[in-house]
Amino acid sequence: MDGERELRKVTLCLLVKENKILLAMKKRGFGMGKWNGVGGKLKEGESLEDAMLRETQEEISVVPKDYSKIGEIKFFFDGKPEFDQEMHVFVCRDWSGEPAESEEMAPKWFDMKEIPFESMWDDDRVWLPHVLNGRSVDATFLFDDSQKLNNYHIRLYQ
Ligand code: 6U4
Repeated sequence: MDGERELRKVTLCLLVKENKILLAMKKRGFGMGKWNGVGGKLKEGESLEDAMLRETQEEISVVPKDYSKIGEIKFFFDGKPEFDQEMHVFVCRDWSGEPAESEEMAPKWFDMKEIPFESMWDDDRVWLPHVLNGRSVDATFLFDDSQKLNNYHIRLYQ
């Protein structure tokens, strides 16, 4: 781990309604084939909030209206420092538009009791249930060179 280097920032937006969560199948690039929240890298000069709003609109055609940031999660990949990133997680409870498929993602509603953890990043089963219970999270996850979770540290708030 290089303490001097600034981590690449990415956003993640989780739409929730009643007992459901919207996940989207990543169709290309990093995390392809996994169910995930919606998000991506910040553009030059962009704030976290602006990036979250832009990515959500680009990837599933939805404009978040009522949302809050509920977590900061760092990922480090053994042997692949170019994958390391700092993810800023937002939960969104109101939006305009209907989630629609794009070139990058195919959205789908899941019952919160039937989240497809086996087809998600390994870290999601550690932090996502807490977030869905209304907690905020600050965590670090270390992955091995085959993208399996190796170790983690998590702090929960409230
Ligand atoms: P391109 O293809 O350059 O447009 P972009 O959408 O900007 O990509 P991308 O796909 O690299 O960015 O963003 C990665 C997305 O995956 C972000 O929303 C964060 C999310 N993500 C990365 N690692 C994750 C992990 N271990 N667990 C998780 N989400 C993760 O839940």
